[in-house]
Amino acid sequence: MLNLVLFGPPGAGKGTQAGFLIEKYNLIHLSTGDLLRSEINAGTKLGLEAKSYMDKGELVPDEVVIGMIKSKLETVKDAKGFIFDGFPRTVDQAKALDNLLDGNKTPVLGMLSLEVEKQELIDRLVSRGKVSGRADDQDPTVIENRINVYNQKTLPLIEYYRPLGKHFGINGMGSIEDIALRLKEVIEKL
Ligand code: B4P
Repeated sequence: MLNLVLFGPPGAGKGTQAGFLIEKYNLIHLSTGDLLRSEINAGTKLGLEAKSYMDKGELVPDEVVIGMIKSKLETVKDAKGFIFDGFPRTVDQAKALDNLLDGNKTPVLGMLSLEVEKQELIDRLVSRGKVSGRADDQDPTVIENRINVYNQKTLPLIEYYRPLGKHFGINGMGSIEDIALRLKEVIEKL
């Protein structure tokens, strides 16, 4: 199975590129950000709890997102592979994902890490904020916090995957089509 982790800071283009990849490789897209926003829109207890973290640009607690991914994986049968978008975001989430996939004997094949300059990230998120209505894209302090949280808690994940030979850095600057081509080049070699 082609199991990929799409990795990168907020605004790196994970959700955008996942859209191309699921179509091209017939994969199932699991975005914890999207799953959390569905819970918020549905007004569930989990959604209410998650919103209090997301609106501040903080990570939602590990047990909440791990539980969500676990139940999603249990419902999917006969997948060609998964794109994990925005998950894992901590080392504990990465370990939990390995355990979950181990049960199915289908490990993560690659962590595709989109690399984008900080000012470009801010510009992308601010422009999305003008149309998305996402609270976490509108306040510059929250955007700054999301990038700081990424640097502190999520970036160290590269050192989790690198020794396993699974980390692939990809230039995430430029047009959406060019970045999609760079991702394709790496995936075809996996
Ligand atoms: P996410 O929904 O994952 O949000 P994101 O990091 O902003 O990435 P996204 O995929 O949406 O945006 P993209 O870069 O594609 O997370 C939101 C929050 O949920 C987190 O802050 C956290 O609170 C919580 N959360 C989610 N997962 C969690 C987890 N595992 N653990 C704990 N908490 C979790 O795109 C951004 C913008 O850039 C778009 O407008 C796009 O059109 C544009 N863009 C993309 N590529 C471009 C390009 N090449 N050029 C110009 N613009 C581009």
